[in-house]
Amino acid sequence: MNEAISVKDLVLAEDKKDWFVADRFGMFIHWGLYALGARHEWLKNREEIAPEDYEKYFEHFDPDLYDAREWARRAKQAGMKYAVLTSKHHEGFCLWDSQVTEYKATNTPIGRDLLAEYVEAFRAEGLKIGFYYSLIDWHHPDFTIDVHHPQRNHPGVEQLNSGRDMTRYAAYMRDQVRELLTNYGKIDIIWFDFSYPKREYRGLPGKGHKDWESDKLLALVRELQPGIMVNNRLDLLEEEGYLPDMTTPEQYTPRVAPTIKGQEVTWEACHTFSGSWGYHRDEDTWKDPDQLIKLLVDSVSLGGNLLMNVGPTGRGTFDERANQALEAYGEWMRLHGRSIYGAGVSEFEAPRDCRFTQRGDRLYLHIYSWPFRHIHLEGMAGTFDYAQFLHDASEVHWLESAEEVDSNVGVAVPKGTVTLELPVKKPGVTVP
Ligand code: FHN
Repeated sequence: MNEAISVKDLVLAEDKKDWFVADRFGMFIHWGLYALGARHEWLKNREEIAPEDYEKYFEHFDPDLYDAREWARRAKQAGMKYAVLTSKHHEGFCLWDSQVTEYKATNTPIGRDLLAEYVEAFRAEGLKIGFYYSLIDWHHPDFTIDVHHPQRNHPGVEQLNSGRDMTRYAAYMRDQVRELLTNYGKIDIIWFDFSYPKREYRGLPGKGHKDWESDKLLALVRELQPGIMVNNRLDLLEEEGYLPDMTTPEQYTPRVAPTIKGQEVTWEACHTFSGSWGYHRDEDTWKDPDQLIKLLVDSVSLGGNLLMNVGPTGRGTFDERANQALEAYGEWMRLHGRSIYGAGVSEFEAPRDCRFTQRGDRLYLHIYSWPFRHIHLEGMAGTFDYAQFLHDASEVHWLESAEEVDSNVGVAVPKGTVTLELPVKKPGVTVP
């Protein structure tokens, strides 16, 4: 059933949106041969590494310390409720025992289906399961050598490209997606990445649009896993009136909640702890705990999710920097999770340097620049008559104006982002 699908089949089912909104926080995991290069998942592109030179990573890929149960425990302890693992990134290497390629983990020294272990471990910890699958494939012989391809500047690129057939590659992708959505039980998210026909027309004569045959790919996904969420990186957006299950703003959180053709969509920001998605040994631009917490609060305050990325090492472990970041999330989520899970855009406008998240009659004021003297909730007098710090449920006193909270409190309050919980006094508002 690979004929084109009507727009009505693509509209988000409310049930999918509910769990996604309830979860709010997920773990992205970028893992592949590039972990051995340890200098970004695009290293093959950036350094224009020839296939024969990149083969060394395939020959040496042996993540002997890989323990998916440890990964799952750390994700759960961080407060994450779902995960998305790169089954195949742009390098074309597959973490699962695919029957349509030899370029897979089961043919490397590790000799195991690493994806199967991820599914079993994360499902056992109660996290929802997502697969990232790259539309780009710098290893496949039919994938056109285009503006992003590592061999784009090869002197014989014309010759290399002759005979390449994206139709065959699109069929290969469908075969692989069929394996992924057939052999591992119920999958909650498929995260395609990324099509670029609109921006660059792939720098090739007469190529570009519809190369990935995304309509056929999406029809297959809907046939195999009707309840799955699909992100917006297939080239099916404006032209077809496609309303994705979720939009995935890249590494930024928009200033206003995204809409498509006036319709509000479920969305997700994805970010990394550092500047690299894949393990990068020498990267030193790591976000501190307060920056990480603000990324999460920013997204939820605008009605979105945060998919925060970890890049495991070539031994199969999360490095110490990643573990420290996850532990910081875990400590904050232990005390503040109810201001995040199932929360979203507030009906009120937050003061400067603050964010509101709201869940039913619970309003959460996240104060980004604590401590400062007074928090003036202009025009909100009478909305609520009680305030407490969320981290310890200690009462915070209103000033007589009933619009100002006296932040003249002791040093016991943690520095960085501080959250107040404000029970909204509005009749009829109930916590979902
Ligand atoms: O090129 C990829 C990149 O390596 C990474 O996977 C990100 C994650 O959102 N997606 C693409 C860049 O947008």
